[in-house]
Formats: sequence, structure tokens, C-alpha cells
Amino acid sequence: MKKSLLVASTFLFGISGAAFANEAPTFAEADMDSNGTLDVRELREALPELELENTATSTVTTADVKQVLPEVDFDDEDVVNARPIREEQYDQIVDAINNGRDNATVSSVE
Ligand SMILES: [Ca+2]
Repeated sequence: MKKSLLVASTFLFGISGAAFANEAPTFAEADMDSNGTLDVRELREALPELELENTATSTVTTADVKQVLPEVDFDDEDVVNARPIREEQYDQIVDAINNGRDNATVSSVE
């Protein structure tokens, strides 16, 4: 029972992920608590294809995202200093995901 529910919800989640793959939510939509940064829950909800690892806290930083999305165009300094995900970084993540999709040959971790 539990397993079939999980399969069903995974399937549905996959569909909804694909449905808005073409158009990521805006930063304001993604930032559900309007605190100016995206935590792991908000970022996963906004960009399910990002496949973020579970982090020790709900905080997500540029360094965390860089690990799962190496092609993202963050400033090196931002990555080294593990900045929180604000609107600018979010836009860079969305760009990187969109570029990866356009190139079709996603050469990420295999
Ligand atoms: Ca937030």
C-alpha cells in the first residue's frame, strides 16, 4: 500500500515537474516565505529537476547547488563563500537548467 502510493506520487510528481519544466517559477513565487532567500524546500519545489541532496539544515548555498549543477554560472567568489540563494543566484540556476535542456546532451554526472 505504502509502496504503491509512493510510486503513484513519484509518477505524478514527474508529470508536474515536466509540465513546468518549460517555465520555472519566478523568484518571488519560489520564495514562499518571502524572506529573500531559498531554502532546500523552496528550491526543490521550484526546481524539482535540480535533484538537491538533503542538507544538514534547510539552508541551501551556492556551493550546494554547484555540486549538483556544475554548469551553473555563479561567481567563483560566491561559491567559495557559500552564499545563500537569492534572486540573482536563482536566475543563474534557472538559466543553467534551461541551457542544459536546450543542449539536450546533458553531460552531468553519469
Ligand atoms: Ca525563503
